[in-house]
Amino acid sequence: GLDVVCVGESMVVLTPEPLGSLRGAETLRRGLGGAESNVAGYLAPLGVRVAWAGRVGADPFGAFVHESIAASGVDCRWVVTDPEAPTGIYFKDPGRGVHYYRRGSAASRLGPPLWNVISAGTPRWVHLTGITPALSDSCRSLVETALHRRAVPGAAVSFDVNYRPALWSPDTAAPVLRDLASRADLVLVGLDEAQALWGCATAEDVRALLPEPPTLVVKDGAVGATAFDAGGPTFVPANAVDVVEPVGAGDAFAAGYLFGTLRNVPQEARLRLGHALAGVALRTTGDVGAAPPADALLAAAGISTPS
Ligand code: KDG
Repeated sequence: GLDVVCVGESMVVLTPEPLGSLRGAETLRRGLGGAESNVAGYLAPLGVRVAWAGRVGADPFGAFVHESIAASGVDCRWVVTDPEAPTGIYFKDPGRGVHYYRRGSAASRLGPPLWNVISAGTPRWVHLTGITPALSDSCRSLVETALHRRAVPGAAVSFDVNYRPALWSPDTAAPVLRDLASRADLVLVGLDEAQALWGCATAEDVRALLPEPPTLVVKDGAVGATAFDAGGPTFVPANAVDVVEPVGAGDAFAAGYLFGTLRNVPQEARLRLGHALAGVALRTTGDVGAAPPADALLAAAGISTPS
């Protein structure tokens, strides 16, 4: 069986080169974006058996997205090519935000029947984000069935809140994301997001709002991250990094943390693995950086492995 299935929209991302304002950019570099496939892209080279399930258009960008994800060693058996809708695109305006061109995209036509197919692969984990419920009604049902009805029997579900203000207002998103998060086994959320959505000022505030998930990880950027579980809170400071471009750091953190969870390392080590991979993403222009080999990553996080 599979270890992890990541489900969500992946897109082509176009970034000014050299890095600068989108308005002034004459040349754009093509890359791969998509929070869930980014997580898969970090996990596969670490030896995790991971699949990405999504939907792309029958167009050159769809082929690029599909091929790039497969090239990182991610299982793409459930990727659907939709002849009736295009692959989503987004543009980065560094320091200012992003511009999405994804309404009506192939991925916005994902829906709950996907779980019947995925269940056959008996994954241990399903990884989802709060981007998906913002994409369409059928995408929201997809995420709701995974969390309300546990549509993949036997699988734990991780949920990265990933609030995207360009997709929906905080008023609309706040109750939806809180409900979904409250039903997950593992929740990852940035303190800044929790502030924007729910008015939380501290990690403890977030735990008070979300007492249900067995594990809740609250990330406070360059400060560090706190994991709340049955043993109480565990805080690990972030590493000092010269940030090149921050998009994708949250996905890298999620991948590192999940990697540690699958290996059943102690809570503190899971957080260190998250910080170590986030550091890789912070140092790259693209959304997904190159993960170090598993042994090097474990060593960097201070985890000794028998060799
Ligand atoms: O976390 C990075 C993602 O935001 C990026 O790769 C694109 O999935 C994406 C989104 O919807 O913003």
